[in-house]
Amino acid sequence: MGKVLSRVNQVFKDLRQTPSRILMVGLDSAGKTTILYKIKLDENDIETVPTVGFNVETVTVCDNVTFTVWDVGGQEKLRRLWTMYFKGSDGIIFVVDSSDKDRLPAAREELKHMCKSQELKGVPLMVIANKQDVKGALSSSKIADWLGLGKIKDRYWCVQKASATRGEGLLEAMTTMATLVKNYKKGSKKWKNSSYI
Ligand code: G3D
Ligand code: MG
Repeated sequence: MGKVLSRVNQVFKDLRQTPSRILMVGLDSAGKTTILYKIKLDENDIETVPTVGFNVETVTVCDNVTFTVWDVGGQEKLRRLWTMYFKGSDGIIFVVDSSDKDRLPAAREELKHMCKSQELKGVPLMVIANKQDVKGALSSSKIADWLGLGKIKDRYWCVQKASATRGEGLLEAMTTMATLVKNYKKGSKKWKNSSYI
């Protein structure tokens, strides 16, 4: 795990010149906080700010690269609050519990809703198909199907299978995210619509 931590820093090195903001969202219990701790071990660096009705976690992964994390789902009235966090985002990480089939339709709805937001227009999307270590977890391509990613044509998207507790797939996810953010900020249109890792 130590290896992953030190390399995450390296991965985001190229983004340090200008501030980069990455949103990490997903239904509660998908594994977001676990991922955050794995990529930034020092708990003291993770700031949890309670807002009306929901907690926002922020962490600076390295100079100028900030992750903003919260649980989506449930309360409609909170959506208006989220949009204020959407603005100025350079990347979206959507975390899914691949073993929780019952809640995949809810995850799909939340993702669809986010993708409609003007503030997130064209922002690249990395889906982390988490909890692959759980027996019966759906594969990354199944998760892509469930979430309807094939229908997304207006942004780059990508799926990475992972097990946050084991620390597997996280470095790959962060490496891809860093590249996507870099290309997005450069205004590169060179992206494919689908990709499974
Ligand atoms: P959230 O921040 O998205 O709400 P958390 O989710 O990071 O708090 O994780 C919710 C629970 O799922 C935690 O268990 C955590 O340990 C577990 N979890 C996260 N990632 C994985 C994974 O890859 N595999 C497995 N098996 N479990 C995972 P507890 O028991 O603390 O609620
Ligand atoms: Mg959490």
